Amino acid sequence: MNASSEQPAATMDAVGNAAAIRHDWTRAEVQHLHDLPFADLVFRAQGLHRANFDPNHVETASLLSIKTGGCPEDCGYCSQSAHFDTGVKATKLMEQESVVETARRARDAGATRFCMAAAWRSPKECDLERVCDMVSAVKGLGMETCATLGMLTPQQAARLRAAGLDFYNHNVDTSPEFYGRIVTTRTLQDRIDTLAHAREAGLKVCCGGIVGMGEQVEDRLGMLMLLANMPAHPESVPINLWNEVAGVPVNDTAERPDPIALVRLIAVARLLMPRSVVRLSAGRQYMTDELQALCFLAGANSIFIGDVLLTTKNPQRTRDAELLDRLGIRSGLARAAVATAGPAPRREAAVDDAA
Ligand code: SAM
Ligand code: DTB
Ligand code: SF4
Repeated sequence: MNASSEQPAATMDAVGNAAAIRHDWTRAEVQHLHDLPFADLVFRAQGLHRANFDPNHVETASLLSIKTGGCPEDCGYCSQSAHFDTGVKATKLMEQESVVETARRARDAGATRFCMAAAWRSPKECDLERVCDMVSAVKGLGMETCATLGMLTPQQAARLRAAGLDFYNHNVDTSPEFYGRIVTTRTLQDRIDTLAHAREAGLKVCCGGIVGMGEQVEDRLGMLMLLANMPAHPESVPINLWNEVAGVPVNDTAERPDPIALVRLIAVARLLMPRSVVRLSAGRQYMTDELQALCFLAGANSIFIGDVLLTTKNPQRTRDAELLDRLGIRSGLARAAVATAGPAPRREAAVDDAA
């Protein structure tokens, strides 16, 4: 029943039902969960959430694009691909000093994890060396470290781990069936290989995808099944709502999911991967406070904070702080608000969307 070599683990939900950590979900089972009456679905997800996490805590991560634009990949949603005219200027790899200074400010503004992202197909050796130094320095600030640099060899993954990297982010993006409509320059198997290299090097995995690109509900569930049936569940599962970018092909197909459908998706992610941290990632600026509250109730327990993600906007820090406060949710944001009275640092998005 368990595809991995690990022993099947069980966890109890709020009403004492044992829920195994499974890697053999079938389409019919996943569809059945998704189609439960809304109250039943959210009750089950919240029960399992409480069995595994503090329901009144949300993790706060911060992102920095350490090398922007000019990417040789053709991901049809991305502002940074050199294949599309999006107005994003290509930059060189940032200097370590600026990266560390940005991480320090993010930490002081309430982020506990710092994710360094580069628009590469895969890192060159000389660049990897520099990123390893950045990772060690950010780790030295007392933050959890994450990087997303494209495809990695086993050796590159091991070097990053040795430098102090905690998490590697590499998304499957969508279902196996829809994948080919979005990306042609690297295969889903390429991504799965990189995830395996990260795991083998002892890195924790951050892996999720995007909704709202024109995929069907079945594709969204197929994506969650793909993640849940991996040999080990990703420790972090980012669920991104496509952040609008002018000039990319996804513009022609994009359709934002109905809010209730999004809550259902989060609940299914929680049920399939009970111990994974589920992050409401890009696209929160399109969500009302009430929708975000429902997503937290359904099992989401991480967000990106800061005015900018990589090239697009994120909700403002004050809005996030107020929302979490209204919900009685503890986070690094609340701690930072107590520690500092000054304004949070501001950065500008390279892409101005229609929000
Ligand atoms: N270049 C690296 C890679 O693709 O592995 C790392 C950076 S890439 C921006 C990380 C992930 O962000 C993508 O795999 C995708 O899931 C997500 N992403 C990129 N652009 C997005 C957008 N406009 N809206 C929502 N998510 C997006
Ligand atoms: C992830 O799943 N979402 C983040 C992180 N991993 C690297 C990236 C979101 C990018 C949103 C588009 C942009 O700002 O360019
Ligand atoms: Fe490049 Fe990553 Fe954007 Fe794809 S998602 S085009 S790999 S930066």
